[in-house]
Amino acid sequence: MALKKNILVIPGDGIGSEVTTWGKAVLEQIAADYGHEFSFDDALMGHVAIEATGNPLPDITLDKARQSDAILFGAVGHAMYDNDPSLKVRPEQGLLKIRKELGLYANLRPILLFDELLDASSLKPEILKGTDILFFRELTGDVYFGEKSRSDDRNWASDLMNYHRYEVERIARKAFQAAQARQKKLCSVDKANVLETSRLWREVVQEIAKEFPDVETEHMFIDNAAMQLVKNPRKFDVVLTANLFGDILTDEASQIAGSMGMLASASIGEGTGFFEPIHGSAHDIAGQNKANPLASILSAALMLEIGFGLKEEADRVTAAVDEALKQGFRTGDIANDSTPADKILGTDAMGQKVLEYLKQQVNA
Ligand code: GGG
Repeated sequence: MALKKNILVIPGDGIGSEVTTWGKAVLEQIAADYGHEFSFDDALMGHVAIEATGNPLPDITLDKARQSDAILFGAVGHAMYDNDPSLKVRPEQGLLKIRKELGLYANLRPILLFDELLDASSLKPEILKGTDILFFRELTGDVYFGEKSRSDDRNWASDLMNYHRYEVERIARKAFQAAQARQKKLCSVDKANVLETSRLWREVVQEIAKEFPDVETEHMFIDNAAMQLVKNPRKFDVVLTANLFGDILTDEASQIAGSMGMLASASIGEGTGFFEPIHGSAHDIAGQNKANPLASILSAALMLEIGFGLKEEADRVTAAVDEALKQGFRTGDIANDSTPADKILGTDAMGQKVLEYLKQQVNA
């Protein structure tokens, strides 16, 4: 059935606009091929929004976000803020606020390993082969949103880590449901030997687990999980964890997929679904046509599947990415010493390749 959807594109900062161009292009191609009507609008967030309005998340962006059916986001951040911690208005505040305002409490991060990229990782191929993990990172609680304070003499600082039972319950249910549809294994990651918030987390996950007796549940401390992830990543199916632990673990897990430039994510919950690469704004390569557009393209695939229920269309996008990799094409981040120079592509050429393979599927 043909669908009519309004999609808001928020490119954000740095390489954001370079990569969302290609996420949007594949959505347009899919719409043309399947007769869907996707209309696009755009809005500012992050450093670019601070420059234009003084606010990292202008009201107009939030209004448009609420009114759209899905959001394709790039990245936020700028080196000037990283080097000056005293700045009070920061690009990342826009991202945290939009997640909170839209009630996007569950961040799904699939660690999808393309066979062609087994040698792009710093880990051994025999350790990696067959890895398929789906992370559920809690997104609107934890130390990210707890009260922040600093003493008058600036020598003491505090970020409050807190969770309410209901915040754990709702993401745990989503993660267990996903595990039921996969390998029926869920690993909940916490630090319950030290943190009270983690003891609540574990208690609630144990309760919710009783609703899903067909899912094998394991609890693991974050330090052990960080180690197991590189030692034996195949042991994981669904990983459920809190905001801070999830942020760090999924960056680590990106090395399984070869590069952060390969990993997409979907943030879901109460409001409009939000689809973005896990990578940041990468200012060091912005404007140079060097960024890997595949994470944005795969974010568009997640929008099709999770946001709109269009699994066939999503699989076609993933297959087109796979084909580009099978043909040997690489952006700099996933190339290695044996990649022929003529196969190393810039952002636009890689985006074009994926588009070309998408079109070929229709004509095949
Ligand atoms: N596309 C991801 C992105 O822009 N990351 C930058 C960032 O500040 N992330 C913080 C977070 O994801 O919590």
